[in-house]
Amino acid sequence: MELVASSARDSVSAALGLGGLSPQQMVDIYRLMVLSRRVDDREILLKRQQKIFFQLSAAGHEALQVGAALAMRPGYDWFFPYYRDRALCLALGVTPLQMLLQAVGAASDTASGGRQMPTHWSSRALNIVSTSSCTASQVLHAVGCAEAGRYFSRHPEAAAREAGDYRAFRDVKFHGDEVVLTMLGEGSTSQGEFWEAMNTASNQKLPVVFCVEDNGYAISTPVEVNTPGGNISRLVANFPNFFFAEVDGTDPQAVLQAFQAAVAHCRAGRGPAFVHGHCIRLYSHSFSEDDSAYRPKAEREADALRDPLGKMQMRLLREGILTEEQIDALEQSAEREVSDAAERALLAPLPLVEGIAKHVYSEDLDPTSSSFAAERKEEDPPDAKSRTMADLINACLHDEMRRDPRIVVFGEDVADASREDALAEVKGKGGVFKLTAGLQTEFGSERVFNSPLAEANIVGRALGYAARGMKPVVEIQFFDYIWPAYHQIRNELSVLRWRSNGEWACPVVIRAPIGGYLTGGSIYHSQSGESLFTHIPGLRVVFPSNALDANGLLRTAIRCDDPVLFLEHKRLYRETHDRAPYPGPEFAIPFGKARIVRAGADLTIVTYGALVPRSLQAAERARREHGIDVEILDLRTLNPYDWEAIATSVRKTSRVIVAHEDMLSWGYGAEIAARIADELFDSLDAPVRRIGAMDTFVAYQPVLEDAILPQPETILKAIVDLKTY
Ligand SMILES: Cc1ncc(C[n+]2csc(CCOP(=O)(O)OP(=O)(O)O)c2C)c(N)n1
Ligand SMILES: [Mg+2]
Repeated sequence: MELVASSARDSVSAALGLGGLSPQQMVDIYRLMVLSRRVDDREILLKRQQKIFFQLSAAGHEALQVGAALAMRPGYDWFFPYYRDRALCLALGVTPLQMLLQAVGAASDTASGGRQMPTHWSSRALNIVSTSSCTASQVLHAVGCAEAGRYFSRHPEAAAREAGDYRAFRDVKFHGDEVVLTMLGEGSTSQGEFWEAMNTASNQKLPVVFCVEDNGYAISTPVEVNTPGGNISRLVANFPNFFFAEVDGTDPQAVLQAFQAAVAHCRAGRGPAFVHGHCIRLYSHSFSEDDSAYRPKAEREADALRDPLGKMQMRLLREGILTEEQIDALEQSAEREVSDAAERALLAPLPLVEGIAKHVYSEDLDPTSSSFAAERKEEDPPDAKSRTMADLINACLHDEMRRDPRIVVFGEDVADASREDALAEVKGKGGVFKLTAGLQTEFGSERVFNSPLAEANIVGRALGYAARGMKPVVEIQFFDYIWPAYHQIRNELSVLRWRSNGEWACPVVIRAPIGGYLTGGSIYHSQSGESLFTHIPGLRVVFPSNALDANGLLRTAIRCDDPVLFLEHKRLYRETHDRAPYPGPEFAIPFGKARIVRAGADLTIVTYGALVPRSLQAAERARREHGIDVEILDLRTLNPYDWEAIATSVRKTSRVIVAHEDMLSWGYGAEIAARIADELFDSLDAPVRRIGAMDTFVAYQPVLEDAILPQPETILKAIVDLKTY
């Protein structure tokens, strides 16, 4: 298959320069289109026989996809396709056998090992980055991927493999003129992520080809509902720096010509390209639905007349390139290839149940390991001055950026000044909380820069960067505004490694200021919500309570090989009680190791974040006023969390409170309390208590805020109640 594809590609490129396709090239293209249709039809048969479990076809899109693929260089250029791109992937070099192995969910499915539906592509060798089912999330990854390619071409030294952190496992490939292709349906252009990607590709003149496969429907929704005026080309026409083409997507020659011009524009560094191909959806959206429920018969029949296979076949006959017998022979040979592949796929061993948890996290680098327990080195200059959490986070970012040229920092307002000239005169912004202050000044605007005001843009691009081997350390300005990025975090960032069976990874760090107790922070600057992230497999969640921990945990977050959500409590940024001297550039704390903040014999409080100092206040009063000796455990990381430390403490004290700032119901404490009740029942002398905020939002008026969020008095009362239970 690869031979056919590459020979078609090379010969086609040569011939188009001469003004047309040679007969052999047309035959090669036709064969790829037929092969794609045959795999679709075989899968439909297998689905009817209940031997596979899902089916999505490229029928009607083949000419557009083959034309696109033949203008690209697989394994050199980069690809972010969508679920309908069978013919594209065949033409790039994915084999029918690989496709059918995924359809049956075989262990040897090279794209996902039986984890993803069919047509969810992935191939490291071909630079096809694993795709999800989410419409349009992939286009932001394509943008980040192009940015990373440009970065490595300008800083080749950053590509070096380094031992001691994630770089040992993240190989880098780049050429300097590679192009990134991303494909999506016309319905998917309604997603904000599409516009966010167009924004950055345009602004930064990135070598990304966006191809919209416009089949006129998004499941049952016709194009004019998704696209005002019914034509996406008209809507995007004013984006600067783009090459635009709108083509008949059922004509492979027209498509190829448009793509060659688009790719040339990108390769030359002139900017991105947008190719809008009008095609047809010949079958229903998927095998699981029936389009006769919403499309009139006449319309479906008219579409069938535009079947790109039929048109190409007519052309081959009309121009005397193939006889009917030769077409029959070609189709039979494609059919045989697909039948053989199906037979083999049906016999392929299934994945082992024992392997389910593999690749949820990095198999290579364990952030809980003692290799991350690096103390302050002797030769570091002693620095007695106590620094705030904000200072020590900023110091860690400076240290790590000096050490690792693959780190880039971006987010809203994180730069000192986007207009660099201003820095001659002004101090610079460096983040709304100043946590990134001075980074742009020291490391330059290529490594530290402002994003557009769009959270999905930040996380989606970061994924693309990281898939290429870089280490984005991005900032979400306020946790309260992380929600536009939640889709990217939940459905993309955290699952990329698992869904590709370890083939791809994106160890991004997301820093996010969180929490209340601000006196006036109100609903949109006081939120907690960490349990919504600890509930995501594949994502590490860190929540330090003091300056030293923040420094050491951020270093581990940056050096490790997993995506990390690093939660920074705003109220703790500049407190006096949690300060520490600068611990040097190698100080690190492993994940999953709780800290005993205060040892005690009578009762344990398991807590983290802003409830650490509040629990401490309550514990001191409990000792003074009631003679109760409380032990406090600061979890420091919420996923993973230190179960051993919890169990040891509860076995000692037999009484436990789980305390957090977030709302009580469905909060992080529910899981910890349930596990204690389950596994430590015999050690308990009293029920497990939980403390959390009221089940409401945080109000602006301080009287209300104080009543909503847990206070030291709340904790003290629970301590006394539980001790006397
Ligand atoms: C974010 C998201 N929302 C909804 C869906 C369900 N869904 C799957 S495909 C689809 C329609 C996509 O239409 P279009 O972009 O035109 O692509 P086509 O299927 O027509 O090729 C929808 C709504 C999804 N997969 N992802
Ligand atoms: Mg569509």
